[in-house]
Amino acid sequence: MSRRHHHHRRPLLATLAAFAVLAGTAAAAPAAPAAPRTAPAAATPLTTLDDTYYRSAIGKTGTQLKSALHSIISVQSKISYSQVWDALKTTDQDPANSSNVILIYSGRSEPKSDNGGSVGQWNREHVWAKSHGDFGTATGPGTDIHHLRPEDVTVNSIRGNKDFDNGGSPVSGAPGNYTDSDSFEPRDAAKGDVARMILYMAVRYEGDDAFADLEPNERVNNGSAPNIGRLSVLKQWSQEDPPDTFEKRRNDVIFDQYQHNRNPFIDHPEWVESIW
Ligand SMILES: [Ca+2]
Ligand SMILES: [Ca+2]
Ligand SMILES: [Ca+2]
Repeated sequence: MSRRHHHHRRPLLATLAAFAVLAGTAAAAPAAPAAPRTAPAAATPLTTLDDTYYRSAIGKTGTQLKSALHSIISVQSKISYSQVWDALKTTDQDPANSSNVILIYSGRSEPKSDNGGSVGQWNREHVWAKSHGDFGTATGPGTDIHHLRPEDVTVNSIRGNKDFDNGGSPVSGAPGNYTDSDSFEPRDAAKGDVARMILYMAVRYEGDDAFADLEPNERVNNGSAPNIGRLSVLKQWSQEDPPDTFEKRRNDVIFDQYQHNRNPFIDHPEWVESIW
């Protein structure tokens, strides 16, 4: 497919090395007073997270890693579906215009105040479609802002509850997105975000908290089954579109200000391949 030509991979080892240098510098300096949690402070370095938040997961692989991450990220605060509106206005704020949010599929910058259910407004897209496992909008997976994003009302309706896969016809109002009868392909810049949100949900929800055990699979047309496909395509998307500043900031804001849990695949994209 010639339209997808962003197959370069960010040199992960170089990124990790940069974090290590930063962490080493910080460790050698006298302890600074902790920044207030609400301040837009620099993100916690990855090596610090590995020594603290992810400590029980480090060194594990496969199902043991998934189990350790499930225990870690299940410790969280929860918000109501009505509180999701305001949370998204913070997590998805346009870096170039603090009055706006960025719509995940359309890529458009829209006034925060233009949220609602009418044509032309933005609403709350469940990237893990809420019918897949039938969790609705009760406080839980349906209000977990790690997979909720602002989207144009009409485009959100076009995505509906389709599984994710490559292919289809262009989506009106959302350049670079494609859809057919059984699947949806987001624009290139959203592909990795979508993959990491789906895989977060799979690790967070394991059927032990009154909600379904969510898992990715290789199918489309999953209907109301607690599954989203196609896993092989999501893994490819995660590789092609590594976490950028917007996605990492979003993870930090959710951790610092709302749910106090993290999406491990934004911090450690290589854990996708370790688990799946
Ligand atoms: Ca399809
Ligand atoms: Ca992205
Ligand atoms: Ca699961």
